Amino acid sequence: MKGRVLVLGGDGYLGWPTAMHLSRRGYRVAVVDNFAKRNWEQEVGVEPLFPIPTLHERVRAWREVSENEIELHVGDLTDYRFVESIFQSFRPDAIVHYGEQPSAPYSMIDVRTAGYTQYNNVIGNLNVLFAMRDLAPDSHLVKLGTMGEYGTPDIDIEEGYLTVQHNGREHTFLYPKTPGSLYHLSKVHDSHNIHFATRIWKLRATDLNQGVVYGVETDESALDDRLATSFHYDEVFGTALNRFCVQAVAGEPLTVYGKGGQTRGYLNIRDTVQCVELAVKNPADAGELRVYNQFTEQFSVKELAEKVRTAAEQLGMSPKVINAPNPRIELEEHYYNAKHSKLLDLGLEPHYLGEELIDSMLEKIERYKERINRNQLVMGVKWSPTGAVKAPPSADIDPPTRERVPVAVGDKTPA
Ligand code: USQ
Repeated sequence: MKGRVLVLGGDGYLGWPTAMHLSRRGYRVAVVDNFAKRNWEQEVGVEPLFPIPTLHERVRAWREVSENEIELHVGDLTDYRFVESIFQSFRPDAIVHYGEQPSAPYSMIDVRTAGYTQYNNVIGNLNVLFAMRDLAPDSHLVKLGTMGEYGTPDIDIEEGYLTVQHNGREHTFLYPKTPGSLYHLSKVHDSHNIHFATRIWKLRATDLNQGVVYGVETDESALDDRLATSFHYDEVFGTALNRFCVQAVAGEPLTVYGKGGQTRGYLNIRDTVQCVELAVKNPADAGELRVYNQFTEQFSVKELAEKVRTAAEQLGMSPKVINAPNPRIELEEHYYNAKHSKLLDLGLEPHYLGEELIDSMLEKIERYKERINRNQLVMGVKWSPTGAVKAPPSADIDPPTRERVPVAVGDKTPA
């Protein structure tokens, strides 16, 4: 047995594949989840593309398929008593923390979803830090942060830290953050709290600033349909490339927001599980916060959509790429150069985004085409209700192809 790893958020798009990956490689794994994601799905009215059995059923299926056990704990990370009880019973060597609200659009719906996102993410993470301090001071936190914490500054993005010379003196700070949503901002708060905990309590932590993840499966999820991961294509939980592939299969336009020069780091879901394993294998020292920029390639959304268009055309589809009005407030043309060498130095072997890979995504999505709900593709979450979201010059803009369905949450009725 290599060690005991607690995977927080083990029911999610990345948490479940990570749990299986580590379990198959000889780690003793326990997953924790409160099924909040399944509630948010119901709240905004969306469903993952592939049918996802309950986590209890997935754990049973994993035992049957792999002959490995994954322990399951159900509870809420914002409840300290619960977190304490898991640390006492499981005694983790490493904690892989995915257990947060992961959607930028969800955090921007209204004050309730924004407040929920920040409370849920920041307090859950803080509870984990306290449990480590008091119950597992030698354990290693592997925390999923995001490249979006940095935003799109007009200088190179370093891997975690920036050395500043000022008035003849020099100091190294956590790299300054200018995130573009209240979700991304929640992860900035987490990073600062983790930095504090490593400095003051001498905890060990690695912050994985992950780019946008794409992909439909990992080696483990492909073993059996019951082990499928929770793949979203809707406007709230779906991410760029995954959405473009589903749009192509559905015969809907690929929605590049605005001018499409928004550039981000991207990685395959198979590389996410590889990176997390590398981080677990190489724990930070006591008092150290390691920061890795976890992505393998950078693309603009326009480039991504064109890649999907080309691959889809080869398969006989005829997708159209449109410049849809941007519901977000973000730079649509900007400098972007983010360093990302530390995980490669540890041995990461990237799966780059080639046509073959997009083909395999399109083919798998095609098998589930009947489950695609077109109403989920454009849902009308805006960064500002006041019309501050400006459409780019009309000449290169196609009108949205379908009316946006306003998202209603909590006790609000649709506008
Ligand atoms: N975009 C489009 N068309 C679409 C959807 C998105 O042009 O149909 C654009 C967005 O405007 C944005 C870029 O694509 O400029 C990326 O958006 P996204 O929805 O793929 O990803 P994002 O909201 O940034 O968040 C996702 C995950 C989040 C993770 C983050 C990594 O949901 O959990 O932290 O990717 S990163 O983007 O590096 O911050």
